[in-house]
Amino acid sequence: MQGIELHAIDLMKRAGKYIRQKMDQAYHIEEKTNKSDLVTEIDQHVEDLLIKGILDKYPDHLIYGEEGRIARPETLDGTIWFVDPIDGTMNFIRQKRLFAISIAIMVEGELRYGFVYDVMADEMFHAIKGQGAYENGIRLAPLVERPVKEAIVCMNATWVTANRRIDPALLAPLVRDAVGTRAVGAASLELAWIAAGRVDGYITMRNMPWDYAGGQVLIEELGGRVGTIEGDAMTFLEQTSVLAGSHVFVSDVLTYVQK
Ligand code: 2AM
Ligand code: CA
Ligand code: CA
Ligand code: CA
Repeated sequence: MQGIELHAIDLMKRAGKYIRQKMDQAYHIEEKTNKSDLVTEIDQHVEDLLIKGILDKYPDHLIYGEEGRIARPETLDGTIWFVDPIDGTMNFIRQKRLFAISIAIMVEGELRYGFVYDVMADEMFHAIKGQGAYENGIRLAPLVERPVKEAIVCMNATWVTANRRIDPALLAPLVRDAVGTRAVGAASLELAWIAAGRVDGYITMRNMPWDYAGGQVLIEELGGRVGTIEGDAMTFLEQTSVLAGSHVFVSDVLTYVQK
């Protein structure tokens, strides 16, 4: 699989160019499960482009894509590409920035490659297991170990209001103690920004593997941790919570939520 990362980067940049060309024209928007869960025909077409680009070169690889344009794998056997054609669809539609293409490649259950491409900023983050993490080809430094009291934390305000997934009383003290909070609205970018040292952590109660797997490779290559809010490892086949950051940050957050 020599050069697979170059193929992925090339595909993602071409898909980014397509998005930039199409985004100012009229396109169809559909609600999936609720008013904040949207898909456009551009998300779907970009997923199709990526699937074709992957299978043309690697016909026996499997693809786990958000928009379900191809049958999804049911186990982690073989080589699997986790693909989110547009992560941050709401930002794409309303802000016309702060969305990304996110890809991870897993070989027999092991995450090997991660890619997050900020389409409008033209920032390509990539990591190869054991070979470092990079922003536009420049090697990123290991994460700075910061506890919550020194951290900028990415988190949607949803999780400190009444919700079905976590007691907001657990996260409110964390929000109070942190240096600051941010909500970017695109999970893969929040993870890439941890890798780039712009923020220190990310917490969500609801992500799918295509949201976090690309960013996970970046963060792990820089000495950080990505797992669930219960402190468990990812399983990659179902929706989970995500807690990401340096080891010090993640262990500190666990003391807030495991009460
Ligand atoms: P998406 O834009 O690809 O759907 C928004 O805070 C972040 O959470 C985005 O990365 C978004 O990805 C992701 N997300 C995951 N599940 C979601 C859901 N059910 N509704 C809205 N956003 C979701
Ligand atoms: Ca979506
Ligand atoms: Ca997503
Ligand atoms: Ca998406």
